[in-house]
Amino acid sequence: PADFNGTWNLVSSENFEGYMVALGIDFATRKIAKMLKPQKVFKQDGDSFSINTTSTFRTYLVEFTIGEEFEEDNKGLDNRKCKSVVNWDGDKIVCVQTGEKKNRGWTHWIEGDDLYLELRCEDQVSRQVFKRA
Ligand code: RET
Repeated sequence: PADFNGTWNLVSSENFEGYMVALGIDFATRKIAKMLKPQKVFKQDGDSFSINTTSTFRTYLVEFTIGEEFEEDNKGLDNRKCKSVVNWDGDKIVCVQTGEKKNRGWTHWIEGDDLYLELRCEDQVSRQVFKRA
């Protein structure tokens, strides 16, 4: 499987606003969040992951093992609880976040030196690209 270990810096973002609106993030938070250039620190040991998304404004940590459902609190994002599970799809990791919002989840994958993230909620898709720090 792919090796996501490392530190990644956001270089581009598409429709993050639409994704945040779908999550019900308030206007003031969206205005700040849109301006951020978050960094992702991946720690991967086989199928165990910790992903820390950090920014000057807020940080979000998620830890999981592939195939094992976990309670996700989305603290500091929309604060809704989900039952989440992440699985491999080839070299991609795909998260399904089951809860109040339909079609919620994300996919991470690597192409060359870039890390891609697709964020999904309801009918909105946001795409972000990160480069190795
Ligand atoms: C920030 C700033 C505060 C508002 C929002 C944020 C969004 C964070 C997101 C993180 C996704 C993390 C994932 C982790 C697992 O791989 C930047 C913290 C809404 C969407 C997918």
